[in-house]
Order: sequence, then C-alpha cells, then structure tokens
Amino acid sequence: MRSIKKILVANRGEIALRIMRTAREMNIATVAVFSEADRKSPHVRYADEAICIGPAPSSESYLRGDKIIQVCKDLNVDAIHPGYGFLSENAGFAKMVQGAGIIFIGPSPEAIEVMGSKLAAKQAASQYNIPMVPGTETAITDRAEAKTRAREIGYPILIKASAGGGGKGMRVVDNETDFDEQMDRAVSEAQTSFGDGSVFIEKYITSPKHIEIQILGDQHGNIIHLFERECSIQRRHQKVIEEAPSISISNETRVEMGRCAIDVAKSCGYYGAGTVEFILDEKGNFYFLEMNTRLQVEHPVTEEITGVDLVKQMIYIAEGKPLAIKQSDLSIKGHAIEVRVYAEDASNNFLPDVGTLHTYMKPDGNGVRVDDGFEQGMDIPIYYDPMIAKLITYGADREEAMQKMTRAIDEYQISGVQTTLPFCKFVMNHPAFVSGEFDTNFVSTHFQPEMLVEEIKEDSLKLAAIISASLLKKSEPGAGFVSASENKKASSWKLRSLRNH
Ligand code: MV4
Repeated sequence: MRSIKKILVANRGEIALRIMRTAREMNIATVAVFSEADRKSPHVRYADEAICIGPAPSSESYLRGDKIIQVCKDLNVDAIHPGYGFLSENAGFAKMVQGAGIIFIGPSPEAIEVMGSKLAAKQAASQYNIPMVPGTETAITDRAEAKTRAREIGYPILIKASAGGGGKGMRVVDNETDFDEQMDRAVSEAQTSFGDGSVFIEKYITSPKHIEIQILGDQHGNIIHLFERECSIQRRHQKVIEEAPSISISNETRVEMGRCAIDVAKSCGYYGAGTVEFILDEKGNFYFLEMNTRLQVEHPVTEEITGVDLVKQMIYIAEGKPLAIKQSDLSIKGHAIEVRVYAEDASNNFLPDVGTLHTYMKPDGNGVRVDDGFEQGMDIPIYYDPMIAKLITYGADREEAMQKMTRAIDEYQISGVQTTLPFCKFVMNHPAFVSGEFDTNFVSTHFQPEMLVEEIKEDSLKLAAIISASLLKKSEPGAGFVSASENKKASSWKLRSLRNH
C-alpha cells in the first residue's frame, strides 16, 4: 500500500480533464503534460502544474515516455495515469515507469503484453471455459495446413494479425480461390504495421453485435464485472455510439458473459480497469475476441448505470487497496447512451474537418453529461484524433435516454467545423436503432450521405439565429456568450495557473 498524492496525466483533451477531476475530488494534486499545439487547452489550465514536453506531433510529445518520466522525477510525482491511446497499452512504458519507482495506474506490464497479442490472449483464456470463434490456435506457418483448416471451418473466414487490434490488419476471405492472395496481403500488412507478421484465421461472423464487459480487478486477486456496453454502431472500426445496458442480451447471457470476462482477467492475473470484448452472432451465441487493457473512451455509460467512478477505482487499485465493491453490490440502474462528437463531415465520407470552433455551446440539463476538452474559439489541431467531445445521456430506460439524446443534440451548437452530431441524430431516430435490430454493419446498411442534407440545413438556420442573437446581446454591456458563473470559474483557473508558472 502506497498512497498517491500527485498524479501526472500522460494524455490530452477530454480524458486528461476527466482523470484530473476525479483526482481533485480525492485531494490528489495533478500534473499536466502538453505539446506545443495544446498550450491553451483546458487540461493544461485545470492541472495544478503543467509542463510542455515537446512539439505537436505525438511522437515528439505524448509518446515520449522518457520525457514524461523525467517530469515525474522533477516534480515528485507518485503515479502516472495514461488515459487511452498514446502510451496506455505500451508494456515497455509501464515497465519503465515501475522501474523509475513510479506507480503506473493500470495493469501490470505482463498483463498488457499477454493481452496485446490476440493469440496469447486466446491461449491464456483457453484454460477456462470461454466460448471462442472456431479458428487456428497458433500463428500460421504452413499454408496448406491453414487452407485445410479454413475448409473445415467453412468460408467466409477472417485472417487476423495477432499483434493487431481495433480491426487493423483483418482480411475477409470469401472462398479458397482468394486464400493465397489475401494471406500474402495480411502478412505483409501485419509486418509493416506491427513489426510482427504473425496471423491466424477464424470463422467470419458476418453480422455480429459488438458487446464488451467492463471489469475491475485489484492487486489481491479480486475481480468484478460492471456489466456490458453495446458498441455495434461504428464505422471503419471507429465507434460512434455506445450504450449500456445492451437490449440484445438476456439476463442469463449477461451473467454468463460477466463470468467469462472475469475468467479472461484471471487468466492473466489482471488488475486495474479492463474491457473484455465479445461478438454476438445472430443466434445469440457470444464469443471472446480480445481484451483491452486500458480505460476506454466509452467508460462513462458504465459509470452512469452503475454509479461507480471508474477512475477513482483505478486509483485505489493502483495504491494497492482491496476492492471495496463486491459483485453483489452492483446492479444496473437505468440506461445510458454516448455519442462521439467528431470534427468530421458525415455528409462527405466522414472526412476530418479541422478548424476553429467559432461557436461552441454545449447542452445541459437533466440526464446530460458532456466530457470534452475544447472551448469556444479554440482550434482543433490536425495532429491528433478529431474527437471534440462525448455526449452522454442517462434516463430511467432506453426510450428516455434516447429522447434526452435527441434533445441534447438539438441544443448542441457548434460552428466552424462540421461534426458527426447530425449523423448521431439520424441514428438516434432510425427505426433499426430504436428497435435494436442492428449490428456492426448498421452504417453501411442504413446510411447514405444524402440523408443528412435536411438535418444540416435545419441546423445551420438555428445556428444563424443564435449567432445573430448573441451579436445583438454583445452590444449590451455585461452580456455575451459567457455567463457570470463561467467567468468566475475561468478566473479561478487563471489564478491557479498564474500561481504555478
Ligand atoms: C471478428 C468479426 C467477425 N468474425 N471476428 C473488429 C475489431 C476487432 N476487435 C475484431 N473485429 C471483428 N472480429 C470474427 N471471427 C467482426 C469484427 C468486426 C467488428 C467487431 C466489433 C466491432 C465492430 C466490428 C466491425 C467490423 C468487424
């Protein structure tokens, strides 16, 4: 047991703020690191101390583990929270952190390493009774043998890179004629992308739902699950809408999936927060795919339905405390939905649309949570993921959460960049989404860019009205976009950063 008094957050944007807020609630001091592109970001102002670690490209800043560890030494930092992306699933970094006598708020380097290899993960999980998609258990070395196995499994099959993840390095093979060509491509892609050409094959489940289970494990071998998140609405492996609970599984399946997720975590001695990913086929059978060894983007929906602050639990676990929550303490209350607001133009093939947030007014009110890392007037840098915010609504049931989401999307006013909000509203009101009859093919099955024309037109009219109203207001003394209370907040932030620099 070692208590944490100061945390460095090795990340940026909304997740950096998310983590620092919990730290502050726990009376833990916070250190931000930032790149030259993020000098004016809210996460930098919010932190008690902030250090610039390099130029804009992440390879020269947020991925510089050596610099980040040096900052920890200079500022007497007890622990690093890596957030998601960047260094969060880098076993080498976690090891370096530990080696420097700093706590890594996350799993052990060994667990990161095992789960970072899909084949090693499946192998570890195979000690337990966990359903897995039929396929090869080891990397393919003999092509003729692999073809025989593919024929046994039955086409279509999927070739996956063992070192891949999030859909990278996957290839569908429809029939034996295509096998060699696709295998060559998969191996060379895996080699160039991951520096590891190991691939394996699985039966291809053509219309799956993506369901994942949140788990928490402590350093004393206790592991609990916090139910599922349904993440099927995605495009090109980028999730757009997530919700909890899933309307597609029975309570029996939920209990069984939870048990499997806990066993997967046990198989690698897991501690910290983690997510075990499954796919569900049309018949309702589920299969374990892989485990993500980080706090995920979509974690808020789990927080909403369970009332658990996952970041707080991660910090307690990192301090060596035993989990204070028992499985029997947990239940699902209500329903939560998250939409990701990306600076992307959905009517133009989701092209990233970087620029300045001329107008940025977020929704509010009962059941609405916005996790963001930007403010009005800020530029969205080209160097990083174009996610502006996560909009989360919570209701007594799914219908109420959807109603609140539609209302919240209507209230959200952003100008200067195109966003995925009109697309999210389209999904929220689509019969297939409302009825729950959707799978990972939702976007390609139900969406064409022309469908957004009306939405966007309506939106820009509303925005024009708001902007002209605010221009009128600005000419009155003491009025404008920013409320008095927001001004006060901004000035206390300013005072804090002045004290520290
Ligand atoms: C699959 C699959 C179908 N069959 N495996 C994509 C991300 C990676 N985590 C695993 N993925 C998939 N694996 C078999 N055997 C379909 C997908 C998949 C998918 C999974 C989850 C969420 C979205 C997806 C979109 C396309 C394909």
